[in-house]
Amino acid sequence: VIPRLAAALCLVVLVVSCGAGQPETLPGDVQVAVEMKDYSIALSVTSVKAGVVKFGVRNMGGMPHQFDLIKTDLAPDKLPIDSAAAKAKEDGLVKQVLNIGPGKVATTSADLQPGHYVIICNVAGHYQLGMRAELKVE
Ligand SMILES: [Cu+2]
Repeated sequence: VIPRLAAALCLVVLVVSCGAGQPETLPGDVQVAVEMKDYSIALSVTSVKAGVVKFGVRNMGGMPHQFDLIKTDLAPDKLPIDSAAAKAKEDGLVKQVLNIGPGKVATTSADLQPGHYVIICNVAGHYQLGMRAELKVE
């Protein structure tokens, strides 16, 4: 009886953990896929055409992240830091999605002018750890 019970319990644990760990998928009409990990950001494209752009953010990491789209001429790793908050300064912020949980997907759209943009996660410390990427709008 005991081995059978143990096997049944294992099965329950397996099903629960598989269900919770299944990441959401991006909708098909996303123009810029933004894949976040602890601690990196990868974009599916390096440039897009000006106009309304749909972003799909997928958090493949193990903790919540956020999406900050900033219009700036600075390089992705050269944003000024607010050292008290351990965050990048958000001058030029165009769009923000807070608190995207692990395995979750968030979509957002922005009407973008041509120029240079940087996408970061501005949870304290995450920008400094490497959560930044560059996007050109033409
Ligand atoms: Cu983050």
